[in-house]
Amino acid sequence: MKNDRGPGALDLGLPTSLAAERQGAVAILRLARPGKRNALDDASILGIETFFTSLPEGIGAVLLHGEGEHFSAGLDLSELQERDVAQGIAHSGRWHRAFEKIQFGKVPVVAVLHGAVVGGGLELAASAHVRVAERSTYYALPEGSRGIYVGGGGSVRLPRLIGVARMMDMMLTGRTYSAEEGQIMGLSTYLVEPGKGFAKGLELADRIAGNAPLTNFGVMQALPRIAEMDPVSGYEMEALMSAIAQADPEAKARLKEFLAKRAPKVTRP
Ligand code: 1HE
Repeated sequence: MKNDRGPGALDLGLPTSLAAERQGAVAILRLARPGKRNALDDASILGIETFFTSLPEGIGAVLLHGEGEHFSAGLDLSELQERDVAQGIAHSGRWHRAFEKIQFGKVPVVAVLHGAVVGGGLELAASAHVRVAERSTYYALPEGSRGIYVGGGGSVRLPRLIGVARMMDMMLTGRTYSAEEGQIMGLSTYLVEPGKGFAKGLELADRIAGNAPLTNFGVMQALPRIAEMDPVSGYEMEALMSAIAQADPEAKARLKEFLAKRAPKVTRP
């Protein structure tokens, strides 16, 4: 899984559990603690926040992936033992803050999933904008069996992806979903063969980075909010976002290219 394409390392002062590199307009963040199955400790969560708030100029998309056999085993359970209630609330708040920087950050994020995507690992994946799953992927919320509860925004993001009933089932029964089931349910929108996720994710991230920035802004910032609005407000917000995007010189230039028959056509799948 290690990215060996030789992009420049990004020096953002991240903990050793994370590695950041740049390839053209794509910043690549790797969960790099395979010995612990990329379990997310406090340092990793703070590092994720640092990464997403320190992206250098010229980055148009992020690719997030994990090293080793699994994307992430979720919360580092070894850190849980000593916390009281107040510390638990603060801990969850740090996850919320970090993952908010992913969902509502500067640029869209493509997550490449493989192996275990469980607990907080699934919450992390749910914060991304596009998910590519290798066929080795499996999803679970083992919080129920550990006597704890999701704390990384899962209650908010996962029901919007798969529905409250499925999330309840996962938490109450410890049910595991396969990559194929996850694809049907909407946990991923791309399903690829083992070992092919990174290349597919990078291809998608490159494509996203080539979009007009205002379009990406509208998709990231306006769309999820419009989807939560009452329809009347939603139509109004959509009209505003649409007008802002189309008035941009970038849009004018792209439309001119299409009308001059120099832009690619939409292709069949
Ligand atoms: C860990 C963790 C972890 C592995 N925290 N150390 N998440 C879970 O309940 C999932 C717990 N993990 C597992 O079920 C399995 O480890 C896996 C299915 C992910 C992988 O299995 P496997 O056989 O490849 O690895 P392993 O032998 O179980 O683990 C390798 C090492 O990683 C081992 O440490 P070692 O020092 O003995 O080598 C494990 O202890 C360690 N490890 N997972 C700490 N999670 C914001 S709230 C979110 C709440 C949650 O995320 S709850 C879900 C927690």
